[in-house]
Amino acid sequence: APETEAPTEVPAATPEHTRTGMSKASLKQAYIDNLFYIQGRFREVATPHDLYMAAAFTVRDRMLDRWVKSAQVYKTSHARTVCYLSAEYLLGPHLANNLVNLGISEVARRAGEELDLDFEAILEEEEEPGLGNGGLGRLAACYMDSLATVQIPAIGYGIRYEFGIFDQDIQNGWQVERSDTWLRNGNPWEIPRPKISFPVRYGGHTEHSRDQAGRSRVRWVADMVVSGVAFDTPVLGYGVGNVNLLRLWKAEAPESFDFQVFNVGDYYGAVHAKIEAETISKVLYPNDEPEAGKELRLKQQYFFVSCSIQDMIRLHLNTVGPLETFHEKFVAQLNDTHPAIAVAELMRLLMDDHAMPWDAAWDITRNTFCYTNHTLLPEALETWSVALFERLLPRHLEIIYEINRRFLDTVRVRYLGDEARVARMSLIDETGGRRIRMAHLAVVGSRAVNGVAALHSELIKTTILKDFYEMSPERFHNVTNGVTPRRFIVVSNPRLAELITEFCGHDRWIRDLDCLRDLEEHAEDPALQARWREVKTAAKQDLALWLSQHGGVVLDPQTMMFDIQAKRMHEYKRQHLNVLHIIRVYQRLKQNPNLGMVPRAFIFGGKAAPGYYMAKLMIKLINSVAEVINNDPQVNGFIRVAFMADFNVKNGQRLYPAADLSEQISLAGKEASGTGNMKFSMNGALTVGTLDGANIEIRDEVGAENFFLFGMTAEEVRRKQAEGYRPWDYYHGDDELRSDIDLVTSGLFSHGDTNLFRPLADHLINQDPFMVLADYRAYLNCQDRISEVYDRPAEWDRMSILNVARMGKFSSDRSIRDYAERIWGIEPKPIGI
Ligand code: GPU
Repeated sequence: APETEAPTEVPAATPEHTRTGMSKASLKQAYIDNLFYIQGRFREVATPHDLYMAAAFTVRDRMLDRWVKSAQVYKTSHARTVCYLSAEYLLGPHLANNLVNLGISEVARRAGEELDLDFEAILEEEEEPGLGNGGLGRLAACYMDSLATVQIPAIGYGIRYEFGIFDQDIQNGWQVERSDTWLRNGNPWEIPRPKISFPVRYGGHTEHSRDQAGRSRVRWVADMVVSGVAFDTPVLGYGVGNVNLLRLWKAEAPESFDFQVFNVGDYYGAVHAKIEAETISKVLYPNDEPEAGKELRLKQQYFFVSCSIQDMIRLHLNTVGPLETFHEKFVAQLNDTHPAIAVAELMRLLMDDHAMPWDAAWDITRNTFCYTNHTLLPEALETWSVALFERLLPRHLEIIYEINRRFLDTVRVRYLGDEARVARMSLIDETGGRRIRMAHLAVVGSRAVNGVAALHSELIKTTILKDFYEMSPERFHNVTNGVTPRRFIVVSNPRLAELITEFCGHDRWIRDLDCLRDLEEHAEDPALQARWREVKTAAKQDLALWLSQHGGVVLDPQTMMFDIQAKRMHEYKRQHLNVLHIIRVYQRLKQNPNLGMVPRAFIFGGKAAPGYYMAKLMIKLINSVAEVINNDPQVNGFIRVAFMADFNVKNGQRLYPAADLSEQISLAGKEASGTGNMKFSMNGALTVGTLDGANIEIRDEVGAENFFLFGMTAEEVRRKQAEGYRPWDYYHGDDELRSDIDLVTSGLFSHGDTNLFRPLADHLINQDPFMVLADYRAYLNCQDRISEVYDRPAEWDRMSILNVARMGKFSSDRSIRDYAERIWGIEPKPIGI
């Protein structure tokens, strides 16, 4: 562990040590040293990558002494620790963020200038670790930042995928995936820990026997074993001495890999087994909601969970002692059901390896885990076939059966004769092929269950987890998501950060986002409004320049409203509703070229799961509409459409500051929370949105008059679905809607091909599972209102300022404090600088 292997003494700091000194002089000296001694280069021959690496090591050095100190304090004080178990961490670039959290952005910039370095180019050089798909993975990354900042001892456990989320190219309007080789040039932020490694087994069978005392014992004889090796990344809090640990596991063939035992004389077979082992942490599955359900994915989940639980047990035995108090030392948060197998794994380790009886093991397990649900989409709820489990994890299947048997007994006693309820609550879905319901395993094995926004947490109780809520309502909670203002304001929008600091008169808001309220009194101040507008326009200029250099679309930041929808491509997020609005505006302009409208740039970004046909077709549609509009001189002074390829954290940081309008238009009841909505709003965008997920709470905070609301409520959606929704009636009942959809299939956007977009249009007219047509008219009306308000700059600016001023609630620091106080029962362990 870092706490035992790291040096215990940091050399005295006078004169300033090259590896810890924060002055400009020592940063310069350190940089030159690192370039020389780590990269083996002098300035004249250094590549841009060498220059980046030297900067990264200079910053990392300055984190390490805080890291070691944190580990020492956490260890000696036996601090209660949260372990965040997540299959995804969508971290984004480290360098700029770590500079901010260390508090040396400015001095580093000046040091760079004196060394004649191009600071921005060095930041650009970093390859971001894209170890996640979207919101769920990014949330884990924001939470790691906030855990350190609010000084909660924490370990983030996950997988060190060799290939993260694919890079997206757009070719001929279509998404093309390229593999993400982020480790190609090395990763300066991680420290390999080859000695922290655990065996993870798969397959085989179990043998049941009795020990001398007559207790039943189980031996799992596996037929495959891999090794999980730890790679540690320090996560520094903002302006504090606390540095937490992100520990990601890489799969390798075991060192003692025994050719004799596993493959008698079969050399090629043995090499193949090695390759198979390394495959486990090779690549992130690029699907979010729903899962792919592939065998390798289950192997990945068990792989990182097993390593993590073994590591926690090792740490506990090393520091505290007997495993009876495991749940007092650790709380483990399950980030959705991807790590839910942890419930069975902890039971297995306590019983089979540590000889604990069932009841004692269950008591510890139930008091260790907490589960966060992130979706209501029924098709996204994870299940695994019993047959696959039996083949891969035979011992865990036995344990799950026993958990289920005992659990269903309590259900039967509680609800006499209600066998339908028993079947609904079972961990095994017996309808069709038998499948294990991971959400049920997570709920039964956890002390607390939470949703990620108020509406979502309520809907959980009446839909997917209704029976569980009825049985134990006290275990259900809400923790509304949040995002880190360090990355999403300070790092990505430094001009806005500076302006906020000036008008608040302090920079306390960076650690206490409620302080943004100090801006409220200036919302109508023409001085602030003028500066506010300058900052927004400058960000729009940056984005416009970048887009013109990457993809070639030219947008006018001075005259155009920047209307942005950036998120994964999904039918439930309704990018096609946005497209229908664009087509409507286009048709209006064609009918009346003198229409005095507010010019708009419609900007999109987002990846589609490679196997999600309809999402890929939406990307093609956006790009096809863009091609026609951007090349039509009759309209392209008023509207333009841009699709930013490869939306990831880095590119997101270019978008959020530049948005005037944030599109949050999912069908009510489908988006668990959303977090992009918070990032946009924090950067002064106004939201056009439905009453879905955290939109509701954003609107409550900023005030209904500062939010553009449209569309059905979740309750109205439910009723309409129950009555029998007929999209066909809307299509025929609204001439403009019909003409917009018909234009999609007319061939105008597809060089005469009337079939290309037919599947999309037909699906809308006939099924429309996400009720695009039902919300179309309300959306258009709302968009018209938005244009009117945008035409009154003082009013718009006031609304924008108030949005930022009232975003305090959506700091992930608040979310983490909620978890710590209401769910985990963990106190901060402050470490000074
Ligand atoms: N989310 Br489940 C993902 O990004 N991927 C998933 O597999 C699942 C959920 C998202 C939700 O869609 C989004 O509404 C939420 O804000 C985010 O998780 C974090 O909670």
